[in-house]
Amino acid sequence: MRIVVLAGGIGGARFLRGLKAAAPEADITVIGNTGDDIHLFGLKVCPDLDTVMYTLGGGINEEQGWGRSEETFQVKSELAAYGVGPEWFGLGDRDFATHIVRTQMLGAGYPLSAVTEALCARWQPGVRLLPMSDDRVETHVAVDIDGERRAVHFQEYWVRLRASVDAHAVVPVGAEQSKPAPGVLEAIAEADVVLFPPSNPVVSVGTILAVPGIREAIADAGVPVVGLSPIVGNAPVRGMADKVLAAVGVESTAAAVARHYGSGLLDGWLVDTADAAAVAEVEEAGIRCRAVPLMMTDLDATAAMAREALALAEEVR
Ligand code: GDP
Ligand code: FO1
Ligand code: CA
Repeated sequence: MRIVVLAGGIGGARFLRGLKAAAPEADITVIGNTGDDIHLFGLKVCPDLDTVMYTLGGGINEEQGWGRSEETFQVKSELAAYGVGPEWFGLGDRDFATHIVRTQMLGAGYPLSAVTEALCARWQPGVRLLPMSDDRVETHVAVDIDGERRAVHFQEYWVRLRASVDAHAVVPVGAEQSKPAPGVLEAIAEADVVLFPPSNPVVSVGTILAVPGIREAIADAGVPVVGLSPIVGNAPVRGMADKVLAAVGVESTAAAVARHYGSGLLDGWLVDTADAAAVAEVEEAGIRCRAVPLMMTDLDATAAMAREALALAEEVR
């Protein structure tokens, strides 16, 4: 079975670990969000691609969910000693090597998709990891700082400001001019099922869908499209999905996120058992819905979620 998954960082990566356990024979292509990417110290950092690669490759910091395990921060403190920032973004020594290799290859003319493949040759994530695009797309968030409206990079909004100010708009800058990376549209066209993991609907899945051609390819593939809610009990399990959903005028409920994707895109939607009352509302919107446990507490629980998603896909096929 060929499965395509549109993934952000932690929510996407942890779900993929469960999916691999649930469907060990499946051929899984991951289309990763690159809207979180940022240039720091002359290096290109791709947090969501790296989170998927490290999580599936066994190099992730498990507690944190991003960055390398057994990390040290010597380079960061040396940079700080030179007064060179930003200090608010925590790049570790082991992680730095990934960004150095990536930046060196990009400088030599390789596209991000080829660089990602090269990095994955080391990590062997057991899935085909494709960036959504080889073109630069950067998510910016409009916020008010000292009474003035400003656009800041998504990482500045999330990591420096800790999403403490309201987001007024979320813009994937460059998306309109971007093209899907090589292999993305082909993977979608050849898929037997498309899954939206419990990733952020705005700054992860939403950004991938903003690359012209990807949404259309999914709708045209004629295969089941099933998503899992990142909102449980009217709040995100972690992160700032509530803030960025508000910015696009969507309530932080499992049903509202399903309606936001819409029946034109989604065939099936899983909500947590805590949100069983939302099932009727989602089905009224023309999307088949089931309430099952959706907390990725361990590999077994996550694999069970993946099996439910694949079962729902068969039901709507
Ligand atoms: P990020 O890029 O690291 O923010 O990761 P993603 O975009 O892939 O996923 C973020 C989303 O994952 C957040 O909105 C969380 O609510 C959701 N999430 C994290 N852990 C869980 C979980 O155990 N269950 C569910 N249902 N959602 C989760
Ligand atoms: N998240 C933080 O909250 N603080 C950090 O200092 C930080 C550093 C960082 C470095 C490399 C990397 O791959 C991810 C990192 N993240 C950090 C996570 C990052 O903000 C991601 O974009 C998340 O996916 C948020 O959506
Ligand atoms: Ca992210």
